[in-house]
Amino acid sequence: LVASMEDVEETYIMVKPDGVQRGLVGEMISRFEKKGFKLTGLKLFQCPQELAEEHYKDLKSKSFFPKLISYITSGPVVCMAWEGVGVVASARKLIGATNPLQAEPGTIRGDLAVQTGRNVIHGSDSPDNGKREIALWFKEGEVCQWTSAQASWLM
Ligand code: FUP
Repeated sequence: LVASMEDVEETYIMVKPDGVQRGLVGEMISRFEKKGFKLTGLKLFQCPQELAEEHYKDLKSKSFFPKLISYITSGPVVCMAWEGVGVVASARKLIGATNPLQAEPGTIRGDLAVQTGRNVIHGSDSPDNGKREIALWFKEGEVCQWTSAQASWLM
């Protein structure tokens, strides 16, 4: 193996309500699968207001916060936990810039979205936040550890 187990990280990825409504869930899951990351948690979920506020607590003082909370709670989201070497930063690259008009073509937001307030997907911005957000969105037993037969080809 080229990478060591110490390099394995976990990240919280979430298809936002517009991604679900537009039928883009499979397309987004596919990009992380094809890259070679391992899916360890997956559920469709209607997010309560308090959870949305906790998830985005660092943005509480921003003027767009109320709109952000009503967007995230407007319909079901798809919650995912992904594991892999360098998965936190790599997922952010696959997702692209916050403003989809500035996101590079080839990225999820660059290819599939137009507005910052409808940017179809979330990804944790650090390994610590990856752990925090997975613990926030998933209950005990909802995240599965499993061995991928592909791992030795990808790491
Ligand atoms: P990101 O990590 O790319 O999701 O971006 P941020 O954590 O900075 O922002 C979280 C969410 O807040 C974005 F996905 C969309 C929303 N947002 C706005 O609606 N307006 C802004 O100016 C910035 C962010």
